[in-house]
Amino acid sequence: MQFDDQADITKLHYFNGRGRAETTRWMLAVNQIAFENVSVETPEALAALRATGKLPFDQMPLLEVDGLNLSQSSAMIRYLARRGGFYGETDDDALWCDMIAGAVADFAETAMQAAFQPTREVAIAALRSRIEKFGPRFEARLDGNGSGLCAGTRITFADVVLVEALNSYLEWCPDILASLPHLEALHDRVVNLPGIAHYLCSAQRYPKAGNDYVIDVARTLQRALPSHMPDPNRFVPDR
Ligand SMILES: N[C@@H](CCC(=O)N[C@@H](CS)C(=O)NCC(=O)O)C(=O)O
Repeated sequence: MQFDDQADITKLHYFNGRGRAETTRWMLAVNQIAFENVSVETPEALAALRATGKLPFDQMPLLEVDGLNLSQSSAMIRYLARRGGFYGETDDDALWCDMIAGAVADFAETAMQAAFQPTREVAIAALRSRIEKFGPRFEARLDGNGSGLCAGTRITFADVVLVEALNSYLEWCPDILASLPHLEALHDRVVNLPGIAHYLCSAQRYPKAGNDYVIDVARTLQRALPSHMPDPNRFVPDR
């Protein structure tokens, strides 16, 4: 797989894991933009990044692309959608993309929080409850649109972020798409797009988050760990 030649490598600064940077990685992948994960794993590294002035809200992820410093994952995925022609062909398509991406953000949050839950059973119960709520709605939209896609007749960023979320759900609950055939077909279609398929088996794809990731985040942000973990305040600075 050949990616575009780029004089300046695109850089995505984030913790050593998927988290809120993952939708951007999928959008870089679908655009076939080569990028580097810049792992921010210590409070000192985060302080140094903040000191550059590139984080307008002091938050990660930060995407350096096309000479720009992008903050907010929702802005990153839309920038990359416009750049690659993944925002639909009409205003109506774009509206559907935004509505679905908004619902996906709510849906995906449960998968993002799964590693922070006290037990695997608690995490899975939360994921199953969310798929029960959102799954049939996403399914109905794909069916009603006629093309099996979120909007119009071409792949959009809504399809990409929806499948990114589903992919995380499937890692916890492999059976969830059994009664959702349009979602299953969309999932298969998106993970087999050339840029995405390449990304998913590349070294840049982080594994499913586990305790190591939860600890990395708390250490880097100097925050408390989830209360079920040993010594939850171990990274909270003395005041
Ligand atoms: N809506 C933002 C959320 C960013 C966010 O909460 N980032 C966290 C890490 S996942 C952070 O940098 N927290 C430190 C802070 O808020 O100061 C996005 O999606 O980019």
